[in-house]
Parts: sequence; structure tokens; C-alpha cells
Amino acid sequence: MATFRAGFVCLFGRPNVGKSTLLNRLVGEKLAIVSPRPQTTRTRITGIKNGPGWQVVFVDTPGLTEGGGPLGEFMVKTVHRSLEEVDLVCLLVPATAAPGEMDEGPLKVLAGFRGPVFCCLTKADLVRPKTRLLPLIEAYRRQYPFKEVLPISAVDGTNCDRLLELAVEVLPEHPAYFPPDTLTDQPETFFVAEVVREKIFQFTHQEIPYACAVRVEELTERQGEARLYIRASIFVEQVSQRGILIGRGGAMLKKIGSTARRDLEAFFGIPVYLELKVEVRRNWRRDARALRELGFKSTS
Ligand SMILES: Nc1nc2c(ncn2[C@@H]2O[C@H](COP(=O)(O)OP(=O)(O)OP(=O)(O)O)[C@@H](O)[C@H]2O)c(=O)[nH]1
Ligand SMILES: [Mg+2]
Repeated sequence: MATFRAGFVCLFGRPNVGKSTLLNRLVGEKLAIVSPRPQTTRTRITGIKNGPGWQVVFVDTPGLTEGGGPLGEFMVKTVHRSLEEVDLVCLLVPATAAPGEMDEGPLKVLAGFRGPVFCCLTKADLVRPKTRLLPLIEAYRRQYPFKEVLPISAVDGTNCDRLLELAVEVLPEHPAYFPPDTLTDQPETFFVAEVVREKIFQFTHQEIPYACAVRVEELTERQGEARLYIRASIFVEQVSQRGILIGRGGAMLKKIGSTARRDLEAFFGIPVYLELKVEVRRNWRRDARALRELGFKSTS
């Protein structure tokens, strides 16, 4: 009987190195939101890729940081938990860094991990000439016994297929964890909330996107109508932020809603009705109870 390989591969690294962009590229679907700003991802996000004789469950994680209050602690805990019981870790580091700027923080976190670790030098498309990558590759090789060190670009696709192949090779023989048509194990409501959050990142500035949490209150396909009806709340920390998010005459909220709706329609393939409202939940990022109510629950 032919063997089947399956396992979990954690995408791990500092904020903004391109973990979510790589997850989307490897899975071939936009599952995780992306922004040019650090600390976009707040939770563990899976993306499942199937091939002949194998299944890889990629696990995108929040960027590794220190501090940041109760929400920050939740995010760091999420990173640590995501590293438990995975079959392979891909440490993502920016290819644009100089060898002298190498960051040892993530390597320290990996100290207890027994499995294979790949080092992916991300955003390699930004480095020219490519020979500039060699000293960095050498520097990382000296730092940790990586099984592979490879430059990648999730934007132009450099080495992404190669990374997938190498990942499959190290996975154990194991039956598939999910049915072959499964893309992720997050519920649709989570995905919808993230799309709204991505638009907040896109259209608002400074502290605003960080002060927002989105919760889907209702997601229904109404009988007899090929249409998704979605009601979601955006929670902000202060009254002034509510005003910014709503905008003059409601213009900002409308812009967030209509761009999110377009993405959701493309993803679900049916018309979407999206109703957004903005609520103030004072200092929710520092409030353990509010965090739980807004969906920041520990998974184990
Ligand atoms: N040029 C280039 N830009 C990239 C690449 N991968 C990601 N980016 C950009 O880098 C920024 C951060 O990407 P994300 O995927 O959100 O990074 P992340 O590591 O998930 O960030 P956090 O969720 O904040 O930890 C975005 O502006 C991306 O478009 C790449 O391969 N090349
Ligand atoms: Mg991310």
C-alpha cells in the first residue's frame, strides 16, 4: 500500500516578516489577512494543502514580540502553543537584514523544539544582487542546525514550491488529518471578522487598527435566497476611535464595509449582505474578560 504523509508545519517569526503572505501563497487561497504593518495576525490560523499522497497543515502564528499587555501575552502564548506538537517549524526571517543584524530571539524560543527546523529568508525578491543573500545564509547556518536554509519570496513565488516539497519530505507517515476538501479549521465567522479587520488596517492609521476587534454576531444563509446575511460588530477602546471608524457621515464605515463585502463575495461565491456597527469596549486589550468575550480564547 502506498504511504501517506501528513503533518503540521508552523510558520514562525517576528512580526511583519511575511508569515501570513506565505501561508496564503502555499495554500493557494487567501486565508490569512496581510498588512504592511507589524502585529496584524493575532491568532493561530491553519491553511491546509493537499497533494498526491500527502497533506500539509500550515499553521500561521502571530509575530513573536515581548510584552504588549494582556492581548500581547495572549498572542505570545498562542505562538508557544502553536509550536507544540508540530512536525516542522519554518522560521521566517527577512532576507533584507544584514548578517550582523541577525535576531536571536526566535531561535531561543526554538530551543525546546525537537523536530526539524527550516530557515526561510523571506522577501528575497527585494534583495539584489542575489549573491548578497549568501553571507546571511551562512550566518544563519552557523547559528542553528537548520535542516534547510532557503531564500523565498511569497510575492514572486521564488522557492515556494521547493519549500512545499521539502516540507512534505520531512513529514511523518500519517493518515490525513482533515478531509481533502478542507481549507482550514477556522470557522467562517472568524474568516469574516478577519476580512473586516484587514480593511480597518488598510483604511485607518496609527493606533486605530490595533484598538479594533471584530466579532461576527450573525452569519446566515437565508432560506430561499442565495445570499449570506452577516452582522458584525467592531469594538474600539475609546469613544474618539468610534468617531474615526464611522467617519464623516458614516463614510469610513461604509468604505470598510463595501470593500470587505467584495472580498467576501469573491470568497464565498454568493452575494453578501454585511451590516457593521461600532461599539466601545473600554480598554478591551487590557481586560481579560473582554478578551475572552471577543474570541481570544486559549485553545488548550
Ligand atoms: N516584497 C515582498 N513583500 C512581502 C513578501 N511577503 C510579505 N510581504 C509584505 O510584508 C508585509 C507583511 O506581510 P504579512 O504576511 O502580513 O507578515 P506577517 O509575518 O504575517 O506579519 P504579522 O501578522 O504582523 O506577524 C506585507 O506588506 C506584505 O505584502 C515577499 O515575499 N516580498
Ligand atoms: Mg500575519
